[in-house]
Amino acid sequence: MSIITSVRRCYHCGKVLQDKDPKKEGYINPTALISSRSNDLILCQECHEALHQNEVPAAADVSDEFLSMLKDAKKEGATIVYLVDLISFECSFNKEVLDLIVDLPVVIIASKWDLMPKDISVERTKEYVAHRFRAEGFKKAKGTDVILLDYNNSADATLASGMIKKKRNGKSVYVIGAKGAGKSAFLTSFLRQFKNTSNRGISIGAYKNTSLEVWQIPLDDTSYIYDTPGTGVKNSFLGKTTYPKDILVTTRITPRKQVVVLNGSLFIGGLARIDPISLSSEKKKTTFTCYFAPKVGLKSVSPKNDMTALFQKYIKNKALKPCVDWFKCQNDSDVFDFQLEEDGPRDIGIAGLGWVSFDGVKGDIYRLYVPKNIGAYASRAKIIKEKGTKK
Ligand SMILES: Nc1nc2c(ncn2[C@@H]2O[C@H](COP(=O)(O)OP(=O)(O)OP(=O)(O)O)[C@@H](O)[C@H]2O)c(=O)[nH]1
Ligand SMILES: [Mg+2]
Repeated sequence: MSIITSVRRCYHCGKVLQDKDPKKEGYINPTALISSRSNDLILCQECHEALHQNEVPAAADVSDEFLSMLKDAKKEGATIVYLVDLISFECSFNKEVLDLIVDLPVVIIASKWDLMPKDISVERTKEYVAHRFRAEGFKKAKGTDVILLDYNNSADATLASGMIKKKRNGKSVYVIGAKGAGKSAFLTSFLRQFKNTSNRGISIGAYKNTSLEVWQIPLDDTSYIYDTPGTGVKNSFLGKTTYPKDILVTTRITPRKQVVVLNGSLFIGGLARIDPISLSSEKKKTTFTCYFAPKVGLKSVSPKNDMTALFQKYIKNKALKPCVDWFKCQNDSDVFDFQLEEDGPRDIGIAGLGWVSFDGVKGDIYRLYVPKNIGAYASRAKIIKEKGTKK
């Protein structure tokens, strides 16, 4: 006689579950296995990750080594130069980073000003950047802490250098920000005006006790300015190993208008989709001003019975470009509803891709589909047009 028991398997892929080796098939965390009842339908870790949809937009990642470097900065009372890329920075914040720098003097540099549309207000843009920092919990950010930087304009770099000098009080300076934000480009402009008055040279190498590669530029005999490696952009299109180069904004962005009716959809390439699903205005439509790279195809679609099938057809036929091979169907997406909490100009944006701006009405709901693990946000509008105010 033998005792026969059924072997527990993954409900999705059917592999036999095991809790010993995460590198082997059918792995499941031991606590998840123990806490499940014998008749529960359970998934192996691989299927769980593949099928799981995020309940809140994916957040930016940061390494422990980076945090340990910031702990040194905190201990020293160093000044932080926080670089953000004006085109897409809203999803790049990390709470652990902000918590570590909250008591330090901070200069905020918003790069790629030259890529923003013409005729927008300098002061409003600075206030918007500060507002985004405050919204992330960095409460003390003010518009006057922000410098808008076009890396071709030496006056911008001079302004930034002056502000750093004023704030740093003889202490070191850490230039931080997401990968590709423009830290090294800023440091290059900074170096053009830099005179080394110390008896030490500029060096590139690992930051103490870490594998982080930093540029170390002596500001005097006891302090440095560090160009640090960018924080993670796993939650951005730009953090994916394969993303289409056509999404990159490399020339001044030109806004495009698209009118979308209630329950219709704005298809953004084969990459994302935004549907107004509840509108209180009598017009029952929204005019989106769209800020994306020029080769990102946009299409306003009127309501159809099966919008999911239609979007999938567009993706499959590559009817709108660009597309990516890791976003093939609705199951590959995270879906979020943004219900507006106030009236006025609002934005909905997608990490690394761009944003749409529209006149918001309190209570209206917009549904956003993005590839799984790509960050998204809703905010007050980044750009409010004012004539003749470009600096
Ligand atoms: N048009 C424009 N491009 C910029 C500006 N600043 C940076 N860039 C470009 O943005 C890209 C990334 O800039 P980097 O300075 O390498 O960014 P980083 O923050 O040092 O990136 P990591 O070292 O990877 O973290 C480069 O192609 C730069 O030429 C700017 O003000 N305007
Ligand atoms: Mg760099």
